[in-house]
Formats: sequence, structure tokens, C-alpha cells
Amino acid sequence: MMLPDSWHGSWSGLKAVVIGLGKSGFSVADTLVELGVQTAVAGKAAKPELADLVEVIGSKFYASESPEVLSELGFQPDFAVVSPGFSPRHPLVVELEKKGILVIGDIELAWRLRDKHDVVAKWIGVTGTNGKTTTSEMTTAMLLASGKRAIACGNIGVPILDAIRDPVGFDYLVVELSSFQLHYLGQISLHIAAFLNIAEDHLDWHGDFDSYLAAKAKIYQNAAEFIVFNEQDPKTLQAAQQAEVTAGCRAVSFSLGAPAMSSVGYVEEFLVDRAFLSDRANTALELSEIADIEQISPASSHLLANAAAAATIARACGVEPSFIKEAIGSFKLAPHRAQFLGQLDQVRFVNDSKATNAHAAEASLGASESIIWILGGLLKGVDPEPLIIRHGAKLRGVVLLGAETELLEGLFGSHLPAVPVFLAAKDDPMGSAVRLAVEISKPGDTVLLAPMAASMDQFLDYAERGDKFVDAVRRLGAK
Ligand code: UMA
Repeated sequence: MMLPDSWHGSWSGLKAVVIGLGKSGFSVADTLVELGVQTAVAGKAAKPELADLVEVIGSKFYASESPEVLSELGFQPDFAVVSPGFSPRHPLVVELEKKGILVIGDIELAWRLRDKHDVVAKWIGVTGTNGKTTTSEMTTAMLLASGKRAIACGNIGVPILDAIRDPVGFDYLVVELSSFQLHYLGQISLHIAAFLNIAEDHLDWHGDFDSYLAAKAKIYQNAAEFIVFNEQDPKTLQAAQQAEVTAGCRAVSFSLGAPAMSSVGYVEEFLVDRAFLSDRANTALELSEIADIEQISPASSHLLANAAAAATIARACGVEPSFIKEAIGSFKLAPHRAQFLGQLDQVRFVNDSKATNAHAAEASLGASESIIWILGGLLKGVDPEPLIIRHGAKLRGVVLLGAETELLEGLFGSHLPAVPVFLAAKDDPMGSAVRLAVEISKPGDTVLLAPMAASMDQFLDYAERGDKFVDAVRRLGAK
């Protein structure tokens, strides 16, 4: 089965099944129906309003993720578009493969449909275990400041097909790519591909670390103009060295230290470019000051790396330094990322609900001294032990949330027997966690929500988890 490679191709008459009815599944079904493809959607019971909407647009929803659902559709699909949450080992995905049905993801579908408008947007892909969203948003801000039409989309929460179907279109799509989306990537050729960093995450979905790394490294495959790697993360360099890119594609990097040639990094208090100027052997171009980055949030190494990565991508797109400085100067972090909420009786409160893995939690643990740590949820097969050992000395107390508290309780009990450990109540996890944390807090402490885990066992997503933390802290009167 060969799918058309254009929005204007012969889609009509094809038949498809969309697997999963969440954000991406709905945008896929909506697009396929618009193209004249006979479309059915299958997956775990979805939000009722989405299930209704699917019927309204002329598709049909089957509330089942069992392989048998394929025989209920009333037609044999030519291809399937799988939502990123479905692991390749999910029985329904395995059944599709067994039946020889072509399986793609929404990113490949969007790539095939990229020419809807006369001006075809250039695609910038951004991946990494952490910092993808901040880097994608900063890159987009820099492009917008320079007058380009740009949108951040993909894993960031705006399905890529919504960006493709924008009535006017864009010069650049800044596509945040998760390892799930990269697994189902297919043959696409990004204009610029950036791989920011890698640490253990999503091992339950991928099976093991090597498969997770292999999925991430796919971002460089067939890259057309630039691949961007991280000087401080040898795995991103290795992936760049092994990548099969298009002839003429250039490798550039970003760094927390003084940049080598072909790199963007920091010299004294400046962010500087030694990659995109003619006399790069002898000079460097000032892009911004660390002070500009510090106004975003107390500058952690993660934030400095994200700013350097975004600036590298923007320079690769030809953005002038003044626009990079302007975009950094007015940049605001999205909520739930090391967000300082205020103080009460000299106890600080920090919401880092977005820390859904150990690598992310490490940054906010590293930024405080005396911590009451609220953590727990779905650990995704990742071992939390090293982080607990590394930061044990600064912990004054621990409150555990979520599904895997037994494992965490055991680890704290054996490594840090002197640190008090409490369990949040099941019926009001965040309210009770904050109350418990405040009860044991002393002046100078930081109550830190950095769960090191995904949220879906007790909350809709990390944003709802963070909002509940913010509400509980505000109710206490912290300012
Ligand atoms: N479903 C099943 N069985 C499964 C898995 C999912 O039936 O085994 C159902 C779900 O119940 C849901 C539907 O399938 O009804 C789709 O779920 P999904 O998990 O694929 O999520 P979407 O709503 O389509 O959102 C996805 C991304 N989610 C995931 O990859 C888990 C969103 O990233 C992304 O913003 C959106 O597509 C648009 O591209 C979120 C995320 O958590 C932010 N990403 C992970 C992360 O960043 O760590 C990877």
C-alpha cells in the first residue's frame, strides 16, 4: 500500500482506521474525513464530547482497544494512523501489523499533507528527554520576533495536523517530537533536527533504554539542512555522527561552555554564536546576555541549555541577533515548570509538575537546599534510586503520591531512614500532600512538587496535577 504524498493527491476512496481518540486521534480523523477517506476510530472510551464530535464530522467511534474491534468496522482499512500513546506492543497495534495493514503516525500523515498551501512551511523538529517544550516555544518566539510566520506544534499540545490545516499557513512549523511520535515517524526529512538530551524515561512504552534512544535518534534521519546536538550530552553527538542525513546537511551544536567552531554557547556573561558567521575561526557574535535569561526564571543549567539550543536553531534559520535578544527578553515559561509560587512563614513553594521523569526533577532538586519533596505517580519503568541517593542529604521530608508508593517508600526507608515519609490521602492527593508538607516545614525549607513520574494514575495530566498544587498553596495564603 503506497499512500499519496500530497494534500492534493488521491485520498478519496481510501479507507482508514484511527487508533485512539484523544488530541491527535481527533485531528487525524477530522483531516482524513476532509480528504474523503472512509474513516473509523477505535480506542479506550474517550471524552464524550470527542466521541460525539467524531460522529458529527462523519466518522464512527468504536469504544474498544481490543484487537477484535478491527472486525467490527465493516470494512478492511488500507492504513491505520496510531495515536502516540499506543505502544508498538499494544495488542491492537500488533494485530494491525499481523494483518499487514500499513501503520503510520500523525507526523508522517502531516508530512504527506505538507503542501496544502502554495508556500510549504519548513519543518523544525525538536526532541530530547527534557526541555523540548521550552526550546520549541523559545525558537518559535525568535522566529516570530523576526517577522516569520511560525507555530509550535506536535507533542507540545497542538496536533500537527491542526497546524497543517491552518487557513493561512506558516513559514516554519516548530514540531516538538516525543519518542512515541519518533517511533512511528516514517520517511520524513526535517529542515532542521535538534536532539537536546537523553536520560531514562518511558521505558515501559519502549521496552528498554536502547529502543528509547534509537527512537530519539531517528529525528536526524534524512535531515536536509542542519542537525543540532548538545556538546554536554555525548549520546546526542553519537546519534549525530551515525545519522544518515541528506548530502550537504551541516552539524552544529550548542553548549553551556565556551563554544567551539560550529557551536553556540556562553562566554563570560554572554550567549554567543560561533557557527553562523563568516569569520567564526576568530570571532563570536553576541546574541544575548545571561541576565536576559535570568529574567525568565533563576537561570538553571537546563534553561541556559534550552536558550542556547533555541538560538542555534534560530540562527540556522537566519534570524538576526537583535530578534533573538528581544525574544529571550520577553519570554515567559509555560506554567508548571519550576514555577515559584511564593512564600508562607519563610517556606517557599515551587511547582515543577512538568518534572515527569528523574532527569527533569533533578534540575529543581538541584536548585534548592532544604527540601520537602512531593513526588510519585507512574514511574514508567524508570529506576528512581540514583536520584534519591544523590539528593538525599538535602531532603527534610517526603510526601508520596500515586500508584507506586510502595516502591518509593522502600527506597527512602533503606537509603534515608532518618527522613520522614508520608503518604498523601487517596481521595484528595494534592490537598493532603500540601497539608502534610506544611505541617513538617520549617523556615528556610522549600516545598517542591517535582513528581519524577507521570500523572495519569490520579490526575488528567501534569497540568491538572500542577493546578491542584497551586490551588492548595494559594488557599494557604502563600504570597
Ligand atoms: N489510548 C488507548 N490505549 C492506549 C493508549 C491510549 O485506548 O494504550 C487512548 C487514550 O485513552 C486516549 C487516546 O487513546 O483516548 C489517545 O491518547 P494518547 O495518549 O495518544 O494522547 P493524545 O490525546 O492523542 O495526545 C498525544 C500526546 N500524548 C501522548 O503521547 C501520551 C500529547 O502529548 C500531544 O500533545 C498530542 O498527542 C498532540 O500531538 C502529551 C504527552 O504527555 C503532552 N506526551 C508525552 C510526554 O511529553 O512525556 C510523550
